[in-house]
Amino acid sequence: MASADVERAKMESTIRNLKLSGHVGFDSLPDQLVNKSVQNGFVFNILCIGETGLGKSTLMDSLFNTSFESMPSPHNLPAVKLKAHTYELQESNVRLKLTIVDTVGYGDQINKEDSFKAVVDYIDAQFEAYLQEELKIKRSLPTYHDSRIHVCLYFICPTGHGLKSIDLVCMKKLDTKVNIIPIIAKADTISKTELQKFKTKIISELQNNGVHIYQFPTDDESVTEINTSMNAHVPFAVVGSTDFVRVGNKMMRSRQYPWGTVQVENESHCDFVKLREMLIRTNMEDMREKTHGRHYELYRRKRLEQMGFSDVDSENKPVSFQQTCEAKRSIHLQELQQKEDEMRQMFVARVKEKEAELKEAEKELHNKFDKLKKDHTEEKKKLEESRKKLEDDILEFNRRKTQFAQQPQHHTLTLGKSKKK
Ligand SMILES: Nc1nc2c(ncn2[C@@H]2O[C@H](COP(=O)(O)OP(=O)(O)O)[C@@H](O)[C@H]2O)c(=O)[nH]1
Ligand SMILES: [Mg+2]
Repeated sequence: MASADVERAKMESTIRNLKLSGHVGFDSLPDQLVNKSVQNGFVFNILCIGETGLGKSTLMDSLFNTSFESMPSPHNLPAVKLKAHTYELQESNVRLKLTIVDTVGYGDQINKEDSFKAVVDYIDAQFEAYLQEELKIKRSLPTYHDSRIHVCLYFICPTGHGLKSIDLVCMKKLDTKVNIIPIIAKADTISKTELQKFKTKIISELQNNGVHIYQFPTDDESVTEINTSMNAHVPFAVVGSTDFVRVGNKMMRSRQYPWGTVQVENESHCDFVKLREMLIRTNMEDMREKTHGRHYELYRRKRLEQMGFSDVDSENKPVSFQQTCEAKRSIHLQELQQKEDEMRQMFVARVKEKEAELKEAEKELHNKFDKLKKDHTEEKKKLEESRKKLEDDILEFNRRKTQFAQQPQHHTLTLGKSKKK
């Protein structure tokens, strides 16, 4: 027995059963719960996946008996886009905030490889938004608009030939993220015998490919019988319509053909009523619960593990959130310290490098200066010499000038004569 089970068994053995001697009143707890839930209203989010023109919008109108006024989408979109519309519906005193998400352009591209990616991303984004709200210090979950997808209606083309590869790939990608209910669209276009074979083929293909579709829960006694029988009817073959035809004195949602009328709500014509019963009237709360308790839980666990959190350490010993945080913090601080040291070392190395460069430049300058100085001295010396020579010449000149001035006139002539010679 696991240690938690042992603990629980111990606790239970110490709890005593007591009888009340009078009415206390906590038997009103279920009523309190109901009142509170009714007051808060309910949220339900449906994702419709299926090729353009398969009757998704028409089926939504038929299911909720209203007109959501959706626009038909074109077939030429370059990629799949998810569009969500939220509506407030009210039935007696119960308010339902319903979001219908449509896969616009699904299956319209030549390369269908990435068709499912937009859907996966959308579902994850809703989980992530909820997780971020949950992780906030100041949470406002009671007023938070929960946009997580509670059910995915997968519309199968009524070809009679089994599933297309895009159907299998997409459902396989989604089966751990959302409750999938496959439905055969436009079931009025397929004959009764073909339909039964088609259903069997679809179920066997899903099983062979390990695709887990949503099973209506059978553990609650009040719904065990109906849910067990309904599980055997999946995939539901549905017909939708926005037209009404008078049957007796009642206007019935129907599709009229030259050979007859298909009534949407006639159980011998199609499985529409079964789908509505299962989706809205019996299992809506179970889908909301499974979304939170199973699919979201799985997403949350993976994300927290990705962030480095775990319930046990490397030696399989329990470790608390706080311990993980502190360990992470110390690792982070160590890393910071290491980075700081590295940066400091780098800085010192850079400074040394720069210093060496500067020294080299200084040396070069010194050499240049010395050379210039030498050149300058030589130049000066040369100049000095020429000055000295010039001065000598001047002296000589002056001396001769004086000498000449002191000589008598004839000497000049003689000199002139001698010069002529
Ligand atoms: N035969 C048949 N046609 C349908 C059914 N549901 C819708 N349609 C028609 O299919 C066309 C596309 O329907 P729509 O709901 O706009 O498809 P969406 O693109 O998947 O939303 C419309 O002309 C509808 O009248 C159905 O159950 N059977
Ligand atoms: Mg549509």
